[in-house]
Amino acid sequence: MTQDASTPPTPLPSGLTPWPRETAARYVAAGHWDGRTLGGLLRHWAQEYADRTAVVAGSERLSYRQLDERADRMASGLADLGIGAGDRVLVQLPNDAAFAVLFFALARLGAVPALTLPAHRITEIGHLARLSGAVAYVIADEYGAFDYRTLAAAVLEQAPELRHVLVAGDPGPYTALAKVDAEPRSFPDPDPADLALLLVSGGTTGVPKLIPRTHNDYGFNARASAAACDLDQGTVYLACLPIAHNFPLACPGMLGTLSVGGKVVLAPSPAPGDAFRLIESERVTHTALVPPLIPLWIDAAEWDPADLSSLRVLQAGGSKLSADLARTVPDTLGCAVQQVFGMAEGLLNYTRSADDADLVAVSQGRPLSEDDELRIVDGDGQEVPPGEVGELLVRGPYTLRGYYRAPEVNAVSFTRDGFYCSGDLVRQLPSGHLVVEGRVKDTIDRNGETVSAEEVEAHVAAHPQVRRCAAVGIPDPGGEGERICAVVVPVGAAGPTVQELRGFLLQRGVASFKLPDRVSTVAELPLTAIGKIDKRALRTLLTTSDQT
Ligand code: OOB
Repeated sequence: MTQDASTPPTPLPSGLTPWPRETAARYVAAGHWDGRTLGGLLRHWAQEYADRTAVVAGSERLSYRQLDERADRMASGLADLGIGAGDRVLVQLPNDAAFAVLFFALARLGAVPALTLPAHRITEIGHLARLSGAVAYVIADEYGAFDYRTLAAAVLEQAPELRHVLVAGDPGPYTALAKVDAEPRSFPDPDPADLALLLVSGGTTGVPKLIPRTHNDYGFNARASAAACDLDQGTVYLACLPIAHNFPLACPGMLGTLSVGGKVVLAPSPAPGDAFRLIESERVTHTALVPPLIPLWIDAAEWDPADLSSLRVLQAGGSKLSADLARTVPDTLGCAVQQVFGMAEGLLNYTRSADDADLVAVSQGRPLSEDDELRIVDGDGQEVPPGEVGELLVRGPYTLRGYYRAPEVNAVSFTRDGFYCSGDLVRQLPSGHLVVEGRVKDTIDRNGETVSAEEVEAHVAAHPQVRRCAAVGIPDPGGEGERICAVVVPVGAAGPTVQELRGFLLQRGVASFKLPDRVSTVAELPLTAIGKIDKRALRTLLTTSDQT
């Protein structure tokens, strides 16, 4: 589905904002878009890898052929419920075989999963149900001591278009997902250039947005990522981050691993207790974490007797990994680290196995595709000189041209020529690798000086008594602007005092207006649904507590 470059990008009836016709033709000619659907891809893999193990989850082990057949049966069952091409289905499942089967079943029908995270609650799910106009909501009975059937009751009240609640496990008053099963029959193939799935935006501010992804672009995302990360049939990928998130789903994640005939192991959680057992028993070679989890794994590896020797690559992404932490991974976890700077909106950057150790430690990788077009701009939209920090704008073969049903947001999130304005501040090294320097809006306005929270965090985190740090602006009681508060998770019982921290930063040669005015010590930083530091929650925490 394409349109002329001269016409403004109007979304298709599906909600997808298409790429201009000539651009789409270029992506097809380059081989990026191969005209296959996600359902068709599984059929192809099932022929190629037949009896090899595709998915392991709990006590279930599915070969490629079994996964293919289960997807066919569930597609027929869903069709019997009246779910068909173009219908949106809200999916909120933990990492389990049911997720994989459902994902491909929906793809076969041309129905569109809206992939929400297990940590989402009524605020997010109610909003996403209404925004997507979903006809069905698929949940687990319980997960993480939470009953999703109760949530479903609340969602049903808010979302008039919702007709079915399907439950993996004990259905209560709803329909058991296990009963959504019928003799396989074939369905017309959806258009590979049209909407295949909706991802939820990962922002830490505002309500979540829905990100349309096509069969063509998501297939490319997975396949090209698998190649950039050197996956092959011997790959055993452990998905321990929530599988509905782009990172473990397709970067290269589950889909990338399946594209090369590897084995996907779905872990119930990223807790070392769960993940380490699976690494040992399934001989896991690759996995992905958000950086805040890495110190927990390093600590646990010191005393946990699990054999982690099969692990070759730990991918770190979702938020900034410090160079120091990156450098400790090989010695502590016995594997290489790979930095991944990605976004559900599209663009992915990976450090590559051939990059030298320093580049892997200090950069967040370089773009996946030679057709990713990057611009790094100042506040006026002008490109900054090479090597300088600016906002990252991007367009390319797997980066969206518009959010789903969001004309107002789209008017400000894209340039006229289709670049997505990421809000990320980056600088580019001569090698093409990017260094993430913060968010455009994550700054502290201190007495008229704009201070980057990320920069303060990096300096504070270098203090030996600091395990983790987040810097936030708090209202300045004596003036108009803000003061800098460093929220610190200490290494031992007590972290550094504000005087000690200020002295430490001064010694590092940091300008005095960037020094923290206040230090707040916490046992853990609040995290978002995927595990990034939740600055909104932090600010609320600080305004409701007076600990200094
Ligand atoms: C991933 O996707 P989202 O959509 O949850 O979040 C995207 C945002 C980026 O715009 C950036 O602000 C931040 O998360 N981010 C990073 C980062 N990776 C993502 N910031 C610093 N360093 C990194 N390595 O988070 C995501 C999607 C696919 C693969 C990996 C991560």
